[in-house]
Amino acid sequence: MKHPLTLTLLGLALLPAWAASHSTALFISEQDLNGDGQVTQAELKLGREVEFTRIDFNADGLLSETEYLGEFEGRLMQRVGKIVDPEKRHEELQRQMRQAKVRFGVLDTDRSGSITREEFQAAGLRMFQLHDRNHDDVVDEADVRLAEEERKAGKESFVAP
Ligand SMILES: [Ca+2]
Ligand SMILES: [Ca+2]
Ligand SMILES: [Ca+2]
Repeated sequence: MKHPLTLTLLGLALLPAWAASHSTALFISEQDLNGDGQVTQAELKLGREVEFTRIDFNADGLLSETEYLGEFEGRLMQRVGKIVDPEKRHEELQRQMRQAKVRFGVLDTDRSGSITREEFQAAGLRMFQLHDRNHDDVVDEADVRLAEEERKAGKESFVAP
C-alpha cells in the first residue's frame, strides 16, 4: 500500500509535540557542545555548521538527496544492527529511509532539489524554538520540565492515535 504523503507530513509535524520531553532531553544531549547543560542558539548554529560540512561530501556547499540520505543510512545501519530479527530490521530500515526522504523534502524549502546552508540552519532554528518552551533563548532542563508537565496535563492528548 502506498503511504499518503500528507499523512506522513502531518505525523512528522505532530511528532515533536508527542514525544516532546524526551526529544528535548535528547536535543540537549546532542547539541550541548560545551557540556554546561544548556544549548544556546550560537551553539546550535555551530553544531549545524559542522554537521552540514560533514554531510556535504563533495563540498559544493549543497546537500544533495544522495548525500543527505547516504549519511543518514550510515548512521541508521548502526542503530538497526541491534534488531535481531532480519525481517523487522529490514522493515525498520525501509520505514526510516522513507521518513528521511520526507524530511529532505521539508528541509528543501524552495524545492531546488538540494539543501543550502541557509535552509539547514533555518530548520535548526525552527527546532530550537520548538524545544525552547519558555522562550528564554536557551534550551535547558527547564524546557524539559515544561514539556513533561504539558504531557502530564494531557495537553498533547490530541496527537494520540
Ligand atoms: Ca552549552
Ligand atoms: Ca554536496
Ligand atoms: Ca528555554
